[in-house]
Amino acid sequence: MNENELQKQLQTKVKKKLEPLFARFRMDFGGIDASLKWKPIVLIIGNYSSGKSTLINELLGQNIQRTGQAPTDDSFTIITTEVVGGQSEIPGSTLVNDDRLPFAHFKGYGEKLISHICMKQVASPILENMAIIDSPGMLDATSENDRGYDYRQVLGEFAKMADLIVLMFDPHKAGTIKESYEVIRNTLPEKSGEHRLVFVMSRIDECDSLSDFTRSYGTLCWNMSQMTGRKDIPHIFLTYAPSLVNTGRLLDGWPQEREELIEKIKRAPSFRINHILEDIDRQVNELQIVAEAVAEFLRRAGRVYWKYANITLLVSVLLFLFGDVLLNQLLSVPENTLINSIRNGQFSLLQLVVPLLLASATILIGSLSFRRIAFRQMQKKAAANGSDLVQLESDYRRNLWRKMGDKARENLAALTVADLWRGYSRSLARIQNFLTQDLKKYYERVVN
Ligand SMILES: Nc1nc2c(ncn2[C@@H]2O[C@H](COP(=O)(O)OP(=O)(O)O)[C@@H](O)[C@H]2O)c(=O)[nH]1
Ligand SMILES: [Mg+2]
Repeated sequence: MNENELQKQLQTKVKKKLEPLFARFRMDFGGIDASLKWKPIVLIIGNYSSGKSTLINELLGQNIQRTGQAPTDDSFTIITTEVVGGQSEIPGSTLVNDDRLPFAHFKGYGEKLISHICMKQVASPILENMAIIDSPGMLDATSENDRGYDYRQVLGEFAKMADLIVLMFDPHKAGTIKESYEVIRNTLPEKSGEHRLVFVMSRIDECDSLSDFTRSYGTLCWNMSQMTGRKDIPHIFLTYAPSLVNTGRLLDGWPQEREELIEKIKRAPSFRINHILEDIDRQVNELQIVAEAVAEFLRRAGRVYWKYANITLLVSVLLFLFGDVLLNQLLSVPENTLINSIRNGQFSLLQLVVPLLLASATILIGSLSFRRIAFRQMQKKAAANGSDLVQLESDYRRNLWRKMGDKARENLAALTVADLWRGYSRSLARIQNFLTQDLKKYYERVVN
């Protein structure tokens, strides 16, 4: 099966399975994100003059992007084959208003950003299957404030859409890269997404000697372990711009390194299905934590319910059998009690009236006090916070709860006593099953 078919099949299957579950918890199954319905995207980020635009021009085989030592280009440029028609360069204000394109949500970031987004329509073989996005380099914090829009957040938005994110460092300044990395890391799905990120050390030809190169590479590795918090260093691709380099200065193996990077970029469309799975994974995890809170609340409320039910039942049986004896002693009515009438063989149905009244009054009071008092109080408490209903053992779970807590509380506040019997724990089990079985199966299918 080819990727497109697999993707379609997955979409229908997942929709059928998940949509009712999302609806049950008052959540919108966004389905496969709008952005994932557009073409695969490669996002190039890194500090300014790390060689982003130069690399893009070489991939395209044309001089499309301006290059230079100073931070000249401060726009997000989406480079694609013709999609809109008309002129070759299209301003952001048009892009965010075009339903065929996945950029509408950037409207929310304001005019300033929109004037810093544009699309260039270019004919190039590499663009047949993907769009490439060039980005303005990250600046230091003070200059960041002058941009007029939240650069980090916007970068995060683009990263979410991208199937491959190429993070470029040049040997001169590896410093600002930490910030770009953090933005990306916070945006991608926690448990996965790492493979969507490619680290590249560029402009390696500017290292004068092997020892110079080794020093830069070492610094870079050190910086990277600092920022990823891991001891193992991810693969770092190496590259240079052949057009700018006197080939005599290249070390053995460098052309192959560069070739590997280009291959990786060309394969970006094949990561798309993985990206879709991750997107579903993220959404279902969000659903799961909401469902957990609701199911746990109902489990606790259910326990209280059974306590009330048992006590009520006991009291009503006792009152049925002996309530009239008590009344008889206190008020001398009824004259003949149920037990006596049975003993004397004078039982008539009339004797049941008082015991039945007593028993049903007890049941009524028991049921009302659970519904009106116990359940409501528990619900009020849960809907005010609810964090004790879910396990928050990791940063991942805490972040998830921070994001979904409001949704969970909205659900909790809307529950009624009848929901105790409406199979919420089965819904939760279905969600968990989807994450542990179905999704795993799909991932395996993609790998094979
Ligand atoms: N020697 C050399 N210079 C490069 C290389 N890549 C880019 N440059 C130069 O570095 C400067 C910044 O490149 P540019 O692509 O504009 O960086 P951007 O700001 O990341 O887009 C330009 O003057 C390029 O000519 C390279 O691999 N080797
Ligand atoms: Mg540039």
